[in-house]
Amino acid sequence: MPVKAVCVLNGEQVKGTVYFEQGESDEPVKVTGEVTGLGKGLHGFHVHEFGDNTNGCTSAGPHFNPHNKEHGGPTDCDRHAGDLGNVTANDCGVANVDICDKGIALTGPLSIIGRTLVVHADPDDLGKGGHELSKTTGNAGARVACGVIGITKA
Ligand SMILES: [Cu+2]
Ligand SMILES: [Zn+2]
Repeated sequence: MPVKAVCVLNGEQVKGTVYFEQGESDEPVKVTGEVTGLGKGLHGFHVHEFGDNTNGCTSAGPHFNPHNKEHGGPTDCDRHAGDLGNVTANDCGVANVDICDKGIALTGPLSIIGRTLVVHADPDDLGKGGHELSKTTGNAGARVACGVIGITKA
């Protein structure tokens, strides 16, 4: 049974809607949608552990990391499950999201349902920036928008 989910991203200036779709439990998850209000360029894009926005995006906690790994890029073996890399905003501040990812799922232990999707102010260095934060957050800076991922009609 395919599973579908959606996340409405909300920040002061940054807004967006991101859709998730998974055909079978062993298939990659398709992530599509649009984020607006960004600065031009790359922005870290992650699933964080908690679906808790009581204190804004901060209470979403760290990157979703059920395997206790280091931060990395989406194609790395050593990555957090929630490491979706970057989205790229154009001159108008719009990022079209089109990701196919094998690290997350919509059912089972890797499920991201009920967790928080976060867009960051800065690029995610994918663990390779040599900064003290590279191996935990990719040094992606402030959380400029976030939203909880919820199940939608399939
Ligand atoms: Cu993040
Ligand atoms: Zn990470």
